Amino acid sequence: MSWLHNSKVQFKIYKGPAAGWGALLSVTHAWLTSEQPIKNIRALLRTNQQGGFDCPGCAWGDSPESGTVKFCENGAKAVNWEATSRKVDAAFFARHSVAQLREQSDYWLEYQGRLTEPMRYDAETDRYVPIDWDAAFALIAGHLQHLESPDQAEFYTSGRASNEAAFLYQLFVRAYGTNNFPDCSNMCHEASGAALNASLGTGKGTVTLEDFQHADAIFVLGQNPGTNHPRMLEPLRDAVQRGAEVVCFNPLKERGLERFQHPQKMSEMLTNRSKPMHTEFFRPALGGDMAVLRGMAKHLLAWERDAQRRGIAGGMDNEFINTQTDGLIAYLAVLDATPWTHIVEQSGLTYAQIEQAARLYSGASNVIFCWAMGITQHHHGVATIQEIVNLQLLGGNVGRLGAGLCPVRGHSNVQGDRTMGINERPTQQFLDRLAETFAFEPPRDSGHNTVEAIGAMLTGSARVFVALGGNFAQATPDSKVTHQALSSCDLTVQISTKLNRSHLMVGKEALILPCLGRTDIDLQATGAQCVTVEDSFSMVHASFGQLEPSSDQMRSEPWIIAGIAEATLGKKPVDWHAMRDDYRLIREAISQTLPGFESFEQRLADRGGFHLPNSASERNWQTSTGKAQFSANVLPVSLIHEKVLASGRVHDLVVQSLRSHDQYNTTIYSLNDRYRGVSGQREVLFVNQKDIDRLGFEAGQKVDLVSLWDDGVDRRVKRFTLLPYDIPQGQAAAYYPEINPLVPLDSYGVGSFTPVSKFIPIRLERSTNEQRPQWVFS
Ligand SMILES: Nc1nc2c(c(=O)[nH]1)N[C@H]1C(S)=C(S)[C@@H](COP(=O)(O)OP(=O)(O)OC[C@H]3O[C@@H](n4cnc5c(=O)[nH]c(N)nc54)[C@H](O)[C@@H]3O)O[C@H]1N2
Ligand SMILES: Nc1nc2c(c(=O)[nH]1)N[C@H]1C(S)=C(S)[C@@H](COP(=O)(O)OP(=O)(O)OC[C@H]3O[C@@H](n4cnc5c(=O)[nH]c(N)nc54)[C@H](O)[C@@H]3O)O[C@H]1N2
Ligand SMILES: [Mo]
Repeated sequence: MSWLHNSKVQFKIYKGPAAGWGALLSVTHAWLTSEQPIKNIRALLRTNQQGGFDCPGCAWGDSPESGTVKFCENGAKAVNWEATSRKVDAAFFARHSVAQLREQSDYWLEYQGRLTEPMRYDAETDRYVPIDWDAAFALIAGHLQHLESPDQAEFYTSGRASNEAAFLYQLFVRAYGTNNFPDCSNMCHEASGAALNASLGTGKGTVTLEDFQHADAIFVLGQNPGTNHPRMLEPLRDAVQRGAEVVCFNPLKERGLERFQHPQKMSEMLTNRSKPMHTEFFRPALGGDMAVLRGMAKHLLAWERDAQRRGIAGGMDNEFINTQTDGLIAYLAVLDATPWTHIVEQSGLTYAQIEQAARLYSGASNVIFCWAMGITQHHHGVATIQEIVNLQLLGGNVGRLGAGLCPVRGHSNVQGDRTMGINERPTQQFLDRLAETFAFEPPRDSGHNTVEAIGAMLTGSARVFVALGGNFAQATPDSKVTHQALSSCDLTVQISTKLNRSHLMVGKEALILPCLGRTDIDLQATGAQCVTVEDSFSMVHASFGQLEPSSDQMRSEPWIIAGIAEATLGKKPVDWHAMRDDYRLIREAISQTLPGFESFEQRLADRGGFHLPNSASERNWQTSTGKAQFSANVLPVSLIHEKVLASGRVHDLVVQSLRSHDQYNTTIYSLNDRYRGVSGQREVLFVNQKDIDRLGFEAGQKVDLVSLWDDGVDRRVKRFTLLPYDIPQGQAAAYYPEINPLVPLDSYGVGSFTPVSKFIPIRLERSTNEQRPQWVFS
């Protein structure tokens, strides 16, 4: 079967490479549908350039050389999506009640255009009505001032907020009195931060872009860069070209990890040739990576022991281990204690495949490990990342050129936001610096992360919810429960660029505060402002908006935060309006507070920005022992959670949620997913034909997905189309956020609180009112 279709869904195997002509066509389409193509082409040429703006897409970094085009297909989509001429204004809200808007899809909601004026929810008419900025700030201040405790308010952040906005926001929230900072990072790379902090004393990756040019082996785990970090394809392809190993671990043969056609290499484009993206591809079980890594380490250990017996050098870096690390003995003990049968069974790979992976590792002098959501969004995500670190420590692969750890971040400034203090569990050191610089006593207790914030809103212990960007209602798990949590608040405030479902899950009162995005010119009292961001490689650089905002009622994020702060706290602890008028004052405050930001303003002029020091990459270990730490975690006995077992039902499949090629998180650009060959629909379940047969269904049939948990709640999404796909048996995949209702709120990672979005045991049920599937196969 090469393709199948009915009136709604089409499926056709995609044979082209990643990027190349397919990407070019797609960019052109995005330009044309933005309704201001000429303006946007000009804007795109300023993407990631000196004096231009930072791409609002992913957090991959760029080399500082100028002149080359530095945006990718999905960056172009992100820019065009933000820079649309369509508007969601007062007239739009007068036409649609909130109840009516709730009936619309996420795709439709965001497609309506940019939010252009501040709006207040009027419960009587169930409509949003205009409000002026001062009245909006007074409403928020009134609510905040009347709470019994500042801990009754939740302050969410999504990862597009600039450093300036994030710093001002956390300063305001802490001066107000709480550390309740749920953020998108809680659902994203939290496990990376937790694991790396405990093991290496830094929460960030240890490599820079330059390291990719010197690596002999690059391991890419649980990541789909062809879609989510397209600018990463070039360094991977270059590595393959120069003979380095690129070793991928992914249950799905993602197109971007297979072949790549360089859109800026004329010879490749004209001859329609493409280059391979990997030298080895392993397809582990969902959640099986920790077992694979443990098996690799077990091989290294066996080879090392053998070498020592024979008096020759083995594959481990003993000098590094002896001088730089701690905890080896305990780790070797768990390696020895983990039986091969357990490893092989859990990994989904064979003993020989794991041995092959270990050989690739030990055969390389310099190794980089990259990973993303396929690793972090698991129950044992932290332990899996610590196993990556363990392996890298055995090989001495941290803190030298061409080697290291690279958690590939998501949102374009999610790493910067954490640096600025968006953290519900800030270090005491950071709080001390704040106290010293701004002469106030910040709250010292831990605040709420995303899962805890939802819990607090549900029980009524949190009453006010403020979001600096993002789409809390859709990005979070257990959608019904989250929607209920938001709706039970006294006040919900969304600072946003585009309409989404979070605006429709209103509290008793609700506000929409329309803000400028990265592409917009940000004009303040002292002139046009720039903001700064930090990429995955800890490079900080400036971003200048280029496009005229679509209304004079939109405001910058710092302007809005300063307005809320001034209305709530007056001029304490800083002159908010002065900072709003001149972002250099915010950067001055940052440079006084945060190590690494000395002479912030001056260093912004450097081409490509500046690099924040990373202690681990200098082999300075800020851990409790002062050494890099081996972690002796036990391999989970079973990946099926005890609460799933306690449901008394046996699962049919384990499903992971992932992104299509035409979405940015909850923002859906179209209903197509080019590389996976799907068009026209997102409610599909990718599943192996053998499983479809085993479970007694037919390809193309509509099914309900029901998740298993011990609390008796019916978590179900309806009428998903079964799509036969090249996926290991027993596994399935579906799109985020469509299947978020299936993730129970208390299914989260140990030590990370990250919702387990990549391992959801489900049963399939025949959808009711079902007609016979009308599929054509050929
Ligand atoms: N265009 C675009 N760019 C984006 C985003 C976007 O939505 N669109 N989102 C941004 C954000 S916030 C983030 S965090 C990143 C996300 O970037 P990714 O992590 O690449 O995103 P996902 O689509 O969640 O893909 C997860 C990948 O991991 C694989 N996987 C799932 N489970 C496992 C497992 O157990 N083991 C292994 N080895 N693999 C597994 C899946 O098959 C899939 O290929 O991208 C960022 N960039
Ligand atoms: N099941 C499942 N759930 C997941 C994931 C998964 O893989 N599976 N991934 C998780 C991950 S990795 C992440 S990062 C989260 C994402 O969670 P969020 O960051 O909360 O979600 P986004 O979809 O990125 O938010 C989109 C909205 O942000 C607003 N916006 C866009 N640009 C700007 C801006 O410049 N300023 C402001 N103020 N607003 C702006 C727009 O209104 C837009 O509608 O979702 C998580 N949820
Ligand atoms: Mo993310």
